[in-house]
Amino acid sequence: MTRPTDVPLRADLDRLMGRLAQLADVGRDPHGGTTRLALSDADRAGRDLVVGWMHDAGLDVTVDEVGNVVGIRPGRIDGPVVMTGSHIDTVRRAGAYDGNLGVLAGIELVERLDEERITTERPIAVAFFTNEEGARFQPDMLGSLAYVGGIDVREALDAPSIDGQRLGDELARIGYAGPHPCPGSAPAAFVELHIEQGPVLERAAVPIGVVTGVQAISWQQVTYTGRARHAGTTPMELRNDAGRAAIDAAHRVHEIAHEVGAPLVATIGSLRLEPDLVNVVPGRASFTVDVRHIDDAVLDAVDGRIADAAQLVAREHGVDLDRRRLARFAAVPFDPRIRSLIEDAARRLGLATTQLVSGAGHDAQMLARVCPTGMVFVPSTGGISHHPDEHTDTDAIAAGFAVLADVVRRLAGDEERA
Ligand code: HGY
Ligand code: MN
Ligand code: MN
Repeated sequence: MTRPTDVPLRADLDRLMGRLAQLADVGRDPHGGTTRLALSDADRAGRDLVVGWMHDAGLDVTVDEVGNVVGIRPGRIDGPVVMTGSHIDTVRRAGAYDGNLGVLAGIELVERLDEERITTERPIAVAFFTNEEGARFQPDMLGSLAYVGGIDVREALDAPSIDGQRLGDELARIGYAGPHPCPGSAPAAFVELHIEQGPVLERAAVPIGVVTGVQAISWQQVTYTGRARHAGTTPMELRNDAGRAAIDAAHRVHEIAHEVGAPLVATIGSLRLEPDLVNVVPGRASFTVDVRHIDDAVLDAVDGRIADAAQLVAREHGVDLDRRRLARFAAVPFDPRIRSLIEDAARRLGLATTQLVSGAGHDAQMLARVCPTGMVFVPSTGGISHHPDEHTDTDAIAAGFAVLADVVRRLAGDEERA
């Protein structure tokens, strides 16, 4: 007698790719790509669309205090769910796949199980978490961090946005301040399908990435305050030029990164000068620093060197320095058993795999705090992500879905066909 799990479950690719395209149209950016910053009107529209698909799939949908959305398909027994999912908030001018693929693949999995009249022992949940990107509110993965109890809900709700709003107010404004308590119930396991967002799988010509873990991440905001002055009349030696200090300090960050070398990555993603005019010496300047490394000790040492350099620059330019921690998450290993399930699934499906550390942060790194967790990567064309040109081939998505489905079904256990 063949057990249902012996027969691979394939996605309805027209439905899955159609929904990815439809969701990518929500928040179309006039400069290209899609912009659905967390808790924006575009995010609300994306949430409403995906929640509608969750209801259509027969899921019992709940919204928690920080706006995390979880849809549950009952199992034959009650108890901890086998959860899959990701995020649907985006950076500015994003592509169509980052986060969205993991959420829509989860809904597709539920619909395919229903269509095949397959029941599982454990319930299966599909989730999307609030503010994974950390683009509008920091830290990143804020929703999943709250879901696992890694940040107090009140602190999460008070998180300030880069545009002067409070997370809790924005949540209420878009109608996603849910009644469900946070932290949420710990799943039995969590498996996330995600695009790699880098060049490794494509270079290796391998369709499936078995993610070993996520590298350590450090985000901070560096702000210099000097004195705004006339650009034409103020002699150089009389200036307290905050803009020059910021540019010098940002240059030092890149010099430090060059000295430390790969695999360290460092990014000055945002740089703001005030009053931001051609003929005024900047009185205030602020920039963000994103540094990541697989080794926490190296990252701590780099953070220390950046702090020293920022102080030195402040003294050289006679300006005041303020540094604000935006995020610091240690490197996270994923569960060996989940990794083996992913390897085994790919092998049964005749798909080659390679193991790799995730360069990007993911909700899975938070769920790993409370349950066995793993990730399945599919290749990113040209290694491009956080850009309108982000792309993953349909056959790669089909392969990733088949692996995800196999792993989730085995974790949910003891299938029966009605
Ligand atoms: O920044 C990251 O790694 C993720 O996209 N939030
Ligand atoms: Mn993502
Ligand atoms: Mn992202």
